[in-house]
Amino acid sequence: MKNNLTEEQITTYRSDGFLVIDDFLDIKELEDWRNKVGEAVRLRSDNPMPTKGDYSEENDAIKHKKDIKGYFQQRMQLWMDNEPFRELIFDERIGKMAADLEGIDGVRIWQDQALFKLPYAQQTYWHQDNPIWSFDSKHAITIWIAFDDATVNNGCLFFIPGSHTKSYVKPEAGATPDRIFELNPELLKLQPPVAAPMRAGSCSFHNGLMMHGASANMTPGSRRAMTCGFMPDGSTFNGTRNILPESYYQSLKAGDQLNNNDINPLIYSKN
Ligand SMILES: O=C(O)CCC(=O)C(=O)O
Ligand SMILES: [Fe+2]
Repeated sequence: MKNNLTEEQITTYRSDGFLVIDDFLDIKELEDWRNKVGEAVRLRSDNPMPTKGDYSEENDAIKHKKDIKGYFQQRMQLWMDNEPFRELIFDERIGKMAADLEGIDGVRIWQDQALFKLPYAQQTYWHQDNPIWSFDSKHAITIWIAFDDATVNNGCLFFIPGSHTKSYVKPEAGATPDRIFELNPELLKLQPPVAAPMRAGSCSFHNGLMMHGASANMTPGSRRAMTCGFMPDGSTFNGTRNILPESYYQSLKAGDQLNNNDINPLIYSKN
């Protein structure tokens, strides 16, 4: 695993809001991740969230499941019910990379997800990650790992460099993909979007406020990838349910620390 970051990589990440690391996993590691993530997805059947979990129908992942058809095979929180997957993602080296890129002391898992963009699937609409989640932070960060070559033809990520400084207005449900630019014309003043094609085994990190999306899959194969969103240790609840288990969500009030290791495990801490 290419887990050592140079000063230059950290500087690039902080100014652009994202960083691609070519060949992050070596060939053997790639094989191992691909097999274990593939098996975790297979065992999950068609359930987006852990089946033993305490999730209401209002849970974002469950509510949106039918909308995901034509986009993704999406399976979240695989760490919660799959031991081999948990061992992969509870990797202090990845946690340290996330913390060092953001200049923070510790990170917790917010959500993992296998995202297999299905054959002929639509584009992934432009969005920011953190404004959907149950905490607000300028230092949330997501790793995205390619298990197939991700190309402009099958759904590689696109980023708007420098867009990671604020939370933008979200389009209404059902809006077209260009709507976010009408609502937020300042996005048009930034650099145009850049594609981030990656060989299988490569990864990217992006800031939780980075404006990003992915191209459509115009090919007959799946574009397999996974992501994991990390929450800075010390983050507090903002009142949003998102993917929180129901009884935990009901027990929280805005401002409470999200520090329950059974739900948001601390995978790296400097101290
Ligand atoms: O894989 C995709 O198409 C989207 C991924 C994404 O939005 C993310 O990792 O935050
Ligand atoms: Fe995203």
